[in-house]
Amino acid sequence: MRTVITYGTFDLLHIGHINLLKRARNLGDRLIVAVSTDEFNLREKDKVCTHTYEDRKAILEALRFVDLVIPEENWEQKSTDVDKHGVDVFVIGDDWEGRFDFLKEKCEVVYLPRTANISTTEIKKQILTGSCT
Ligand code: C2G
Repeated sequence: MRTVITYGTFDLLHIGHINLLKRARNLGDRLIVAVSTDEFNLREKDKVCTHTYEDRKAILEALRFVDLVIPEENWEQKSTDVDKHGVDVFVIGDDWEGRFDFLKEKCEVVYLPRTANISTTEIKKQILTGSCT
């Protein structure tokens, strides 16, 4: 059983997230998604989500290629998560290129190209300005 893990906020789930999750899942047999809690987002990423943690978790759990959703509560938990869940591959978008290379002593580390021209921030802007058709 080859286990893959990825981390993120996944607010207003969009095709960029789906592309990442699908490619991550295809690197193994099981995909764990660590979703940033509301507190972690506010404290560490200065992000206020549209959807609560509970809703973002439920939405991801509804995806057939997501096997387990756990909370991301701090930056330091990744090493422990890798050991606790027997992770073989850590995956994240290449906007984080190099940031998690310290995990290479425990598992494979894969940075995947982001999907262009889409982001939660951009979606929010389009809604606020009424520019989405
Ligand atoms: N992503 C992507 N393409 C996009 C937007 C996002 O591939 N157009 C990827 C990101 O690179 C990330 C995942 O989707 O791997 C989730 O993105 P966010 O919800 O923005 O997560 P982020 O704020 O980057 O949090 O500890 C790591 C952090 O929790 C990552």
